[in-house]
Amino acid sequence: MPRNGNQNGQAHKTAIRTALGPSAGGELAPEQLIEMYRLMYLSRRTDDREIMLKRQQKIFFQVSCAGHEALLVAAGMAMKPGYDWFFPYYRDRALCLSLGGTVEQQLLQAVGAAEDIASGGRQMPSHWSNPKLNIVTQSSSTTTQCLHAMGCAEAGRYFFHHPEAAAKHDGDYREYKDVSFHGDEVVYVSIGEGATSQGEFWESLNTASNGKLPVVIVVEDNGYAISTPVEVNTPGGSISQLVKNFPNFHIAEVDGCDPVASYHAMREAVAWCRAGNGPALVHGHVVRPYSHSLSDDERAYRSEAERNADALRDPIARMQMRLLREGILDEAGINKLERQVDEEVQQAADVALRATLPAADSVKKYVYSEVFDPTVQHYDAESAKTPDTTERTMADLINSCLRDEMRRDQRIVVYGEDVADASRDAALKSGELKGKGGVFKLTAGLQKEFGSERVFNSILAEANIVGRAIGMAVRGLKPVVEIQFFDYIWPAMHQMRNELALVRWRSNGTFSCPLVIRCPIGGYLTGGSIYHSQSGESIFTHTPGMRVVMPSNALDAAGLLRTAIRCDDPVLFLEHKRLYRETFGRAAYPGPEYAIPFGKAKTVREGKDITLITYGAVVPRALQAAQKLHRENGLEAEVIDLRSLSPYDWEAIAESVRKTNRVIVAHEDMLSWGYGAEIAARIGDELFHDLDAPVRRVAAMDTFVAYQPLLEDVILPQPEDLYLAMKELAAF
Ligand SMILES: Cc1ncc(C[n+]2csc(CCOP(=O)(O)OP(=O)(O)O)c2C)c(N)n1
Repeated sequence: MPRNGNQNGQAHKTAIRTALGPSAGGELAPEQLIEMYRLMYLSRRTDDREIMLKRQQKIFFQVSCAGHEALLVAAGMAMKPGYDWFFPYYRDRALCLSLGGTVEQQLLQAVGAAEDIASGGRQMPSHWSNPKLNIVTQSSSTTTQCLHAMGCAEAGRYFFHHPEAAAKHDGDYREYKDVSFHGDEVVYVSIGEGATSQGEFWESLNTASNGKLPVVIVVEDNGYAISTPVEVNTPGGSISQLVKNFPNFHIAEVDGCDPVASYHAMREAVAWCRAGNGPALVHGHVVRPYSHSLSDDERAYRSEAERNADALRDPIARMQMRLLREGILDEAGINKLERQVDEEVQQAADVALRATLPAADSVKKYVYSEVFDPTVQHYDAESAKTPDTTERTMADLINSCLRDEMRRDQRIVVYGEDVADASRDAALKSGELKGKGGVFKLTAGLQKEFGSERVFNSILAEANIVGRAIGMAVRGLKPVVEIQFFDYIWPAMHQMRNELALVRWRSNGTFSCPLVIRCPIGGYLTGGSIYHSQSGESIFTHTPGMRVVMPSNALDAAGLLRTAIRCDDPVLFLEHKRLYRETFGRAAYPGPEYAIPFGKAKTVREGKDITLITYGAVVPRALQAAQKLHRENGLEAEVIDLRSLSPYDWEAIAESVRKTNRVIVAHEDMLSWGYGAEIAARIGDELFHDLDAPVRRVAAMDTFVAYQPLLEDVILPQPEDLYLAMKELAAF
């Protein structure tokens, strides 16, 4: 999203507000202080109950909120559940209770019950998710949530600026994606001090600061990341000191064991964000009295003296003393409150232990969208055919498809490294600049037509691109982002595998993040070398939850991209850069409704003697080889272009193999553990009786692609390799 703050480059003056030590009750009424204590005690007793259940082997994991309760109850009280958005981490039990979540819900998750609203028994306890409260599903990966929070805030702002984009629309993902937003909403995200070492934390500060986003980042600093003390993870030992020079940030450092001080710190931070001033970071000093988790024993790495000093700061004991000292509750009042809490926890545990467990076949649900099937033809291309008959390249047709889809659907935003025409857009508007539009120019002209709020440059950080897109898509936007080269997709891998592909499944279908990642891939470039020629599609087809497609020609690219954009699942759209501007496979633009369903292969050459299954840039090479096989050997090869790699068209493969009884699977990626291994294994398994010869594979050598063209030629499969393999197999 474009920046709307700090555009003149002046750093906002940040002030570290130190509120360590006891603070006066301030504006909080006695009932609020009692409620704070009740929630803190409720959280602690729920942890204690879980620990007991774990020891009895009635639950299977435990990680506690103990010591963090004061800060988190304060955070919950300073924010609006179901209005603001929340990306907590595993210590945030007290936050969830403070927002209106229940102990029963939490214990249902601990036993892995079918009614567990967070995940239906898929996620460990303390991995919060509650759609009604806007608590977004979380993984166990530390730090990934920071980028989701940024995307979520960006989406809220976008919908506020473009309320018409929130409208439902029949016939695509929008039908199933409810959008709600508020102009002054705030996004909460929390993290341990150890996890702030991850790059994604710093990437999120970059985005929050640049975009002046209304995000409160709460760092729960208990001094340890499992056994690693704070000074190892944080140079100088204070994260708030390190962050204070980021422009537009409000920074607060507070005793997170003091709920009142924490409440004031949180209220100020939230007010800063709600007023549109930018993001805030609240650095709360908390304690960790129960070791990292039940699998850890901190006595192995923390001295007794240190643990005793922490015990004196325990927020539960301190708050209880305060209520007594200030005469807000007497001993009888404390006892009564604690009895009620204990009863509540007991009742919740009774319900959880009686709960129905998930049916074994429920695990298959929500890997993909259950409501929008991208393998069926949804659209009538003829109804909107354009009169264009000019033969165009794959690059042209991808650009045309993006343009038409953006015209149709205002929820689409396009960003990535260098995809904008020009970030400094004044000269673009005046016509002085032509604009760039991507290193391969696939997004050229989109910013000019749709503006800088819909088409913009990301920072140079691939995890940032995908992580933010996940946050946006959860809210209902449809990001169509670009990873500049497949070779550099790896920083985003963590977000893709542990987040993007999993949001729907792990939340038991209550959250989803359909979006498109466009990514140039592949070699045959003559000089592309190691870092501009990589393949590796099978790494992603091996990730359930993601769709992977890879067109070999212009028409398929337009049709598959349209399905990708309208689809309700995350899609990795692989564009072979060697094919972008080839003469092979050019086509006239088929119009704004032309779509090709996923999982449908195309027989690009009919034949009766041998089947060659392939995709991407090997398709034109396979056709060349097939022609030679016909010319020189009189044999007819059937060439199947899979087009869609996950799902793939098993019926087309089986039909052809039953006809020819001989099959080769060919691809540009390396042979070993490559995409062909799965196809070949399945053919061997299910079509064994139809085969007259072994299943063969032709692929790249098990090495990266070298720079010298002679070496590249040897490494990547060539038409001659395909020809020889077919000739040999035909003679078997
Ligand atoms: C990306 C990633 N790496 C490693 C882990 C394993 N792990 C789980 S919690 C944790 C320590 C986190 O410490 P901190 O951020 O300080 O939070 P705390 O648990 O102390 O609240 C580690 C290393 C993980 N979950 N995710």
